[in-house]
Amino acid sequence: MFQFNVRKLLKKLLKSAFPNLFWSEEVIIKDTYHLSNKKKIKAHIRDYPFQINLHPDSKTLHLYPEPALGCGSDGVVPNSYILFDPDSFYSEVCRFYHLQDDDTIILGSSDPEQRAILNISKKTPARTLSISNEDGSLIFQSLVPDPGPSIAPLIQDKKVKQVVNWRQTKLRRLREILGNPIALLPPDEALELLQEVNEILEHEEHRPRDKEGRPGGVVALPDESTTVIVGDLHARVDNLLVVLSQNNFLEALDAGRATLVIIGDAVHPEGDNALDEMQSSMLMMDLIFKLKVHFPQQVFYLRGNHDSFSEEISKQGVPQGLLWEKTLRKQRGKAYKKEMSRFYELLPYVAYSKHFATCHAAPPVSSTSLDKIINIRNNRKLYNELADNRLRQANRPSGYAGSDVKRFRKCLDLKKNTPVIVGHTCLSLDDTLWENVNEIENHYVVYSSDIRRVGLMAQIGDRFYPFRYPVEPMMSIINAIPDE
Ligand SMILES: [Mn+2]
Repeated sequence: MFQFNVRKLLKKLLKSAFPNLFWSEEVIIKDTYHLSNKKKIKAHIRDYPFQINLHPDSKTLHLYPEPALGCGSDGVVPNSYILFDPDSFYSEVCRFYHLQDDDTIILGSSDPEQRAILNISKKTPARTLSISNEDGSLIFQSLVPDPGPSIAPLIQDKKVKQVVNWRQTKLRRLREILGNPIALLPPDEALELLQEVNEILEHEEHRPRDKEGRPGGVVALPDESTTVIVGDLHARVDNLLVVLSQNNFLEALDAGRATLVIIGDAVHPEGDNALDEMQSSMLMMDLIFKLKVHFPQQVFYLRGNHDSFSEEISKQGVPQGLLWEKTLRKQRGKAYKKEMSRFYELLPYVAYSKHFATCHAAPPVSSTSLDKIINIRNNRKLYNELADNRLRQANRPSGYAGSDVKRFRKCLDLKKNTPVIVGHTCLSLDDTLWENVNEIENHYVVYSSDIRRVGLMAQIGDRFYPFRYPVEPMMSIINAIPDE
C-alpha cells in the first residue's frame, strides 16, 4: 500500500514538472480512430466498449470495463478493464488481461504469452500499441509507423451488451441448478439433499478405497479434465457465484469437461462483526451440496480445519465450531447435524492428477505416502498436517517448507514442477492469490474469501493459471433476474 502511494506521488510530481511528457489529447471515440505514430490519446469507455485492431486487417481484440454486470448506464467511469480475444472468450476456458489502475500493457508479437492469450499473429510488429490505465482513463499510444493500430466503439446492438448478456445466460443457468430464488432450504429438503450427497460420497468416483473398503482420503482426477481450484470461501456466497459465472467454467462443467475442487473452509465468516453469523454458512453448504448432486463426478470438496464441529475452531474468542453445531441442531434438527458429521467423516483431503496436487492447508511435514493419505481416517496427526498447518517461520518451526512441497509431489509420483496449491492462509490483505510462495517454485496459496476479488486456479491444457475476478453482489443480481 505504502509503495503504491509513493509511486503515485512520484508520478504526480513528474507530471507537474514535465507536463509535455505526459500530455495526451482527449478523444471521444465515436468512429474508427486511427492512432498516428507516437501520439498519445486519452479516451474513456462510456457508452460502448472498444474494439482494437493492432494493424490493418489484423485480428480484433475487445476491451471492456470490469466488472461486467451493471456497468455502462450509471455514468461512472470504471477503473478496471479486461482485454481479450472475442473468438475464444465466449466459448472456452481461457485467459485474458486485466488492466487495473496504473497498469500498462504493450501489445505486439514479441511476448509469446501474449501471442497465446490474445492469439496475436507473428506478423504483427513486436511492439505495436501501448495502453495504460490512469485513474480509469485509457491512454493509447501507437508505437509503429502509420498505418498503425485503430480503436473503434462496439456499437452494433448485440456487441454493446455482449459481456453482460453472456454473463446473464450463466446466471439463469445457475438459478436452474441452485434454486430460484437462491435461498436457504427448508429443513426437510436440506436433510434430504445432504443425505443424497453422503450417498454419493460413500460411492464417490475417483476415490481409491481405503483398507476398510471405504472412500479414501484422496481424489485421483483424470489428467485431461479442466480442473478449477477454489480456496477458502468462508461463507462468502457471492464469491462462489462469481466463480461459477465467470470465464466458461459453468459451460465446461455442463459439458462434462471440467472439475471443480473446493479446498475446504467454505463456512464460518471472517471479519470482526460476523464471526458468530451462521446463516450464510448454511446457505453456502446448501449450494455446494446442490452442485455436488448436480455434478457428482465433477465437484469435489476437500476437508479444511473448519469442516468440523470441534471446539478448537475458535476465532477471537468466538467458538465457531460449537456455534455451527448448535445452529444446525436448532434450525435443521438433530438428524441434519448428524448427517453433517457423517459428511465431514466422508470427505477427502487431497486431490491430484498428473498436472497438480492440492489440499486445504499444507503438504505433510512428516514422512508420508499415497497409501497413508488414502488411509487417513482416524489419523488425527496427518489430518492436522494437511488441514491446519502453515508455512514454516521462526515462530512456527513445525510449519512446512520447500522440501515438504517436494516430498509431497514425490509421494504422489508427480514431476518436479507440478503446481502444489493450498488455501488456509491469507498472506496479505491486498490479494487473494499468491504465486511461488516463499520462493517455492510452482507453489500457490489461494484464499477465495476476499471482499474485493476472488482468486482461483484453473487448468488450461496441462498447465494451471491464476485468475482473479471482482466480487459482485451476485445473489441479489441473480435473484432479481425476471423469470422468462
Ligand atoms: Mn483453514
